[in-house]
Amino acid sequence: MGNKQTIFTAQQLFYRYRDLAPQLVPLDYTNHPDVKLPYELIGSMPELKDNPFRQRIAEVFSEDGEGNMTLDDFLDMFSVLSEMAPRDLKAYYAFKIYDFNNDDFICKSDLEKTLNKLTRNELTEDEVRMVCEKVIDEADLDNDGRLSLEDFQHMIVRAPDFLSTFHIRI
Ligand SMILES: [Ca+2]
Ligand SMILES: [Ca+2]
Repeated sequence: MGNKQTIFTAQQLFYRYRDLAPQLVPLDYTNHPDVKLPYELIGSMPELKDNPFRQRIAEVFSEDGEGNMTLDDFLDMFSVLSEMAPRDLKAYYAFKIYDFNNDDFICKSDLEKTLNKLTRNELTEDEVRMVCEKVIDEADLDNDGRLSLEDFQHMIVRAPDFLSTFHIRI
């Protein structure tokens, strides 16, 4: 861990992107070529391949919602995942990533999926259910049984582990 920080420049990131598929990505972007790299290439990058949320991360940052990324999508993803990104920005995207069914709320089933991934399926079903109930119980400020972005922002102040998978280190 340590405190090594990674600051990517746009140029470094461009070459990271291009190196994934040099045959698809032109060197010259002045005419805004319509290029997307397929999710299979993005999800197998060393920075993502061990992340249990890699598919959701790619989906959320990709314009097509399916994980296929343009250069802009790729730059956005790295700047949010970088350790330099402000916590509120990370929280905003973490919320979107955990909202598996894209309805702008984290409901119980979203949270169960999230916990299973965060703990890499090490909890039993009962344990997951208990933790979910406890999290919703404590974080659901308006008592509608699900977490809005605002509920979630309050929650992560007390449970920063929910942001821990959204840092990229090299
Ligand atoms: Ca949801
Ligand atoms: Ca709520």
